[in-house]
Amino acid sequence: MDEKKSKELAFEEMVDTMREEVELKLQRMFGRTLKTATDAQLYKAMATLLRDRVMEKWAYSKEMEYETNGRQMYYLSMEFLMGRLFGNNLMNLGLDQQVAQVCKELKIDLDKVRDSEPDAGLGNGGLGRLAACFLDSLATLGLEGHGNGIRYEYGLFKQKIVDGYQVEVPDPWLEDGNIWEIAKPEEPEIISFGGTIERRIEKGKEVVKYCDAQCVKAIPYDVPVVGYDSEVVNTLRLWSARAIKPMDMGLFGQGRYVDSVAEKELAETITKVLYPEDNHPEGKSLRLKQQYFFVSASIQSIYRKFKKAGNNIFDFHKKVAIHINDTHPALGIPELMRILMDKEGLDWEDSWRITCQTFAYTNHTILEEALEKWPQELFKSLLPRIYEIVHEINEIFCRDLWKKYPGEWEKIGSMAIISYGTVHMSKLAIAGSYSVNGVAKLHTDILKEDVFRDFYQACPSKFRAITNGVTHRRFLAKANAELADLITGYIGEDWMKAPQDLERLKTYAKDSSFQKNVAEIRLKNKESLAEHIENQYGIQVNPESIFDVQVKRLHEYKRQLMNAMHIMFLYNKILDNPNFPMHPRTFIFGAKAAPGYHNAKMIIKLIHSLAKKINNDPRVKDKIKIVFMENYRVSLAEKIIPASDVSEQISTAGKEASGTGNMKFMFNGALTIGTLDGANVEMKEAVGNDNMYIFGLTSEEVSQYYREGHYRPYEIYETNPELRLVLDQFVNGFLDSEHPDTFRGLYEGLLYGHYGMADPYFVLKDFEPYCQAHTRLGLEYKKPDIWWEKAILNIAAAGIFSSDRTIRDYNQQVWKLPFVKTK
Ligand code: 26W
Repeated sequence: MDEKKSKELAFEEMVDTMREEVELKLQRMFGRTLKTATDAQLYKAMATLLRDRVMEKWAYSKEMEYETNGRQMYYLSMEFLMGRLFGNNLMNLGLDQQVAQVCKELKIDLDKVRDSEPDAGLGNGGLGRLAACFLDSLATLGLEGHGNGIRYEYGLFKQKIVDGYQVEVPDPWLEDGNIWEIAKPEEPEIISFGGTIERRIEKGKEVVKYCDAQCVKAIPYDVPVVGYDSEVVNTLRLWSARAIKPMDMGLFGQGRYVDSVAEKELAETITKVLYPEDNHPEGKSLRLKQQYFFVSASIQSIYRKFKKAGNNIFDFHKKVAIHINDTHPALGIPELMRILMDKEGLDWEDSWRITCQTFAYTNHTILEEALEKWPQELFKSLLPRIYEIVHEINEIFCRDLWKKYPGEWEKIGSMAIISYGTVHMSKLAIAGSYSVNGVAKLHTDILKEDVFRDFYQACPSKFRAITNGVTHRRFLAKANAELADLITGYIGEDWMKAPQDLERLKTYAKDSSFQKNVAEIRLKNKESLAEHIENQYGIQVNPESIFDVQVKRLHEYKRQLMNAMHIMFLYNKILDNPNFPMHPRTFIFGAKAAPGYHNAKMIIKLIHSLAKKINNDPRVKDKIKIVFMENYRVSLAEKIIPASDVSEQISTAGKEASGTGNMKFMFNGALTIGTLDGANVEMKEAVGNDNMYIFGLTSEEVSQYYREGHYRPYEIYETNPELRLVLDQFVNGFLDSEHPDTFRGLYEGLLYGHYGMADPYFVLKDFEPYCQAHTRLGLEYKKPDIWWEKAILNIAAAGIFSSDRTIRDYNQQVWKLPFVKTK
């Protein structure tokens, strides 16, 4: 029998088996048949079947891990924005086509089944999604890299729009159970908060005792992480807080029922909810508790596993790499010190040496307000032993600096971990790590030259640039299966594991039939998004229009406001000249604002006011439509991105550390309009200036303005009449005649500034070049052969933005894990 034939037979066998399994599972789990089962029951039955297959692989992978006892990496992150797992696991196990066939035969609507899975929204934005992409690539490449985080009972809030305003609703994603997690209540760790520290001499050695500490139990929930076509199944371990005592029977006996469970409630609030602030930490004690809770649990369990394997403690760093995703898990550094000294009995020098060879730190932001700091007193009272250790680290660190820079008080003060009553987490992270990296070249340059300049000068070899990436399997192969099949038809399937192979598409960039196919697939994706939009919002959009998309967290530096102002500019043009030449455009937004971020919320309101006005104005003749997609999240990104023509990446230069949405669009062949910020710079290098629409200030120009303080937005307002009209429309009742002052705050912020400088993100300065770039783009869209050539060249150049490349870079430069030999 030839190979093809035997493959076909295997396929059919699998389909037969699965078909039976689905029916049986439905009966056994729910007492239902195909005719009577709900979509949710079908999802659970099918996901459970899939999980059984995952579990089998997981068991082997764990055994292999145990036997090889090689170096492993633990990725500590407060956020893992996993999205949905069913479709991804299907694809990674190579079962997607079989299951599609089963569904066809059984008349099951697979899309509905998929939509029954709630998103695991355990993250805010880029940082959390990056962690999820990394897990996919680690398992696919055959590297033992595991995630450790928090099992939030409520993920990021759900966004509802009421009268144009964002309203936050809780996301109880676990309410209906989670097929993908395995609870391990038998493997708890105990975490201590507060109390005092006492020292005693026992058997001639000093022993540290914790008195009156409040203890909480950490229960691990393990989620298998399946790689694509890989034997390695890693573990995402999420910790959940439990009280040590479920209730106080003494109080219960006295009839104090509420008091009897108060302690339990308090303990369990630790993992109740994900803080929805992105890039803006609030110094809340609960957040510090969350950080220590998951970091301490993770490190204790890593240490436990290490000991169980019979390793020598002096080899700890040879077996374990711990990566901290931003400073949020930086308490891992003093926590490991605590374990090495207080549990293992090592001295300070040995403990510090081991710790510094274990930890590596990635920085994700240079925004001053996002660099985490804690009030010293809060830190000290919540984590007394950890405080002692950080204090000592700081003393020794500053003493060493003193030797290096004698007399340079200011410099040393600026690098101190504890200063002016504040504990600086980024400084702790740098001092205790062997590697510090930025997430794009430009971002790393800014870290070296500006934010961490002194650290860089003191220790240049610690610093490196590792540009972010995204898993092209989820965001291209899974989200845009037809395009993926087309690509495979032309260049074979190797690009799934070797994304650089996409380069081979270059040859077909001018090929008219390839172009035609790409365009047809795009149109189909746009039609299905248009249908979704009509069902959801009752807005009719034209699939032939340009889908111009900005989806990401709402932040002033990301400049959704500038995008909205450009729409107002176009609208004014049409009102002025009904024959204004422009190809119809559909502007799509998706963005959540942090609940306490007033300006961000007002920008959402502004987009809605604008949509209401423009979408219903017959004079526009459907040349402009605005759609705000509610509750932007991973699963929605997977619907929107494959249907996008234009990707808006328009942050103020120097502010977006990398961006990863930009890469997801690129893989799907959207053209980017963007500034020279974050990874856009490298995208431009890869695809060429002609294949992107770059505009605006450079990061040097931006920092020069900040330094010299001579930016005068009001002058631009006075000299550019079109911009002036747009700004006046913020406050003259044009957007909302009943409430003309709704947007006065935004208007004044741009022209006068509230407390600080006016227009700190240079919206006015970049407005005109932005509009011009849009004009260029609009003209080129009308020339399909040029447009699609550019689109294909973007896909062809996207390979380096796969997280597979990123993970290889991390491994080569930082972790140095062995590749697991499989099969
Ligand atoms: C509340 C504290 C806080 C502070 C910072 C929460 C979250 C953050 C993150 C650093 C915000 C974040 O997601 N940063 C993004 O990280 C991505 C992955 O590296 C980058 O691509 C984005 O440019 C960066 O904004």
